Amino acid sequence: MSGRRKMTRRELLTRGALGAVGVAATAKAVAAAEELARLELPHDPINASTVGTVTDTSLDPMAFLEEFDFGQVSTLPGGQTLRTFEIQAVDREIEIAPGVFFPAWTYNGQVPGPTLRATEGDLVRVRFQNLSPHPHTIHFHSMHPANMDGVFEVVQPGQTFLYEFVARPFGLHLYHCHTVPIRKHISKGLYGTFIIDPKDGRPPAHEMVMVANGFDTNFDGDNEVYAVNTVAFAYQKDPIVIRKGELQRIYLVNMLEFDLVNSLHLHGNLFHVYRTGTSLQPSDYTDTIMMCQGERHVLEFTFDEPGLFMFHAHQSEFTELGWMGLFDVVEVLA
Ligand SMILES: [Cu+2]
Repeated sequence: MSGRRKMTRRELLTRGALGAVGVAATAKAVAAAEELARLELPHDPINASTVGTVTDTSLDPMAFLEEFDFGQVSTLPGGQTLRTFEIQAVDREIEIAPGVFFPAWTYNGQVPGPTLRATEGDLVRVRFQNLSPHPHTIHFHSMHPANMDGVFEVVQPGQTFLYEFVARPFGLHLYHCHTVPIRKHISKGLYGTFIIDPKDGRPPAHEMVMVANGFDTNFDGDNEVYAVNTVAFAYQKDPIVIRKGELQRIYLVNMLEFDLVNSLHLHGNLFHVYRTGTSLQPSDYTDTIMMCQGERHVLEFTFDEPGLFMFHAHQSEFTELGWMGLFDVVEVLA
């Protein structure tokens, strides 16, 4: 680079408008414009990321993506399947970006909590122990009796509560603490996914769970870090390898606090949307889906081209603060 001052975009435009500048000057201006374009291109989004790696291996986004807790399974005398889940509320520091630790309130020491999975018609029992110093509950979305709703029966530190209900209807549901102030209990990390499978299941697919979340690291009532499955840029640094031609299914849940709207946008493809997962017929075919807190969708798609494809929030601010990942579409899985 010479020491010459770079032209601003405005100066270039002005010169371009002056026809008297002549061909040579125009050529110069074009060259300068090209240089400017090169220099002023936004950073390659791949490089919009964190530096270093998360050292706390107890939160593994890649493992979490495909981890389902089917509970302890037994059959009741009438033939009904009983699934018993154990959930403990514990306070724990979690690493949400390299070197960034967040004092979380967790279900079973992880954020999001375990992905609970049952089949429609199962009897679900959740033994909830509050081992934290704060009162908490588990409020499940889906259908259940009023006293199993996890709102009025606050579970005090040291107490245990048994939630019991029949899993219905099939769909993509969620659970979260419903103790006031709720936005604090949710933003601290007390939420998870609750899948109720249809009795006859869904078509075979590679299944993934993505819980969109964020973290208020300076406690000002706004998020500084955004993600799916907690760790900022986790799937950008370590792309999710999927197979070309294989049906992909994302159970996408939005648990983001403070921000009113979140979204997912998929590059190079479109997906079928099963809103709340409560129908086996898709209601939409698109590449961007918007969600407020608590909304969730089952997304299905198949890539017919190999390569790296991005997925991210289409709120660019969230994307650049961590809510971004990549699918590495390959011909054959290694
Ligand atoms: Cu709580």
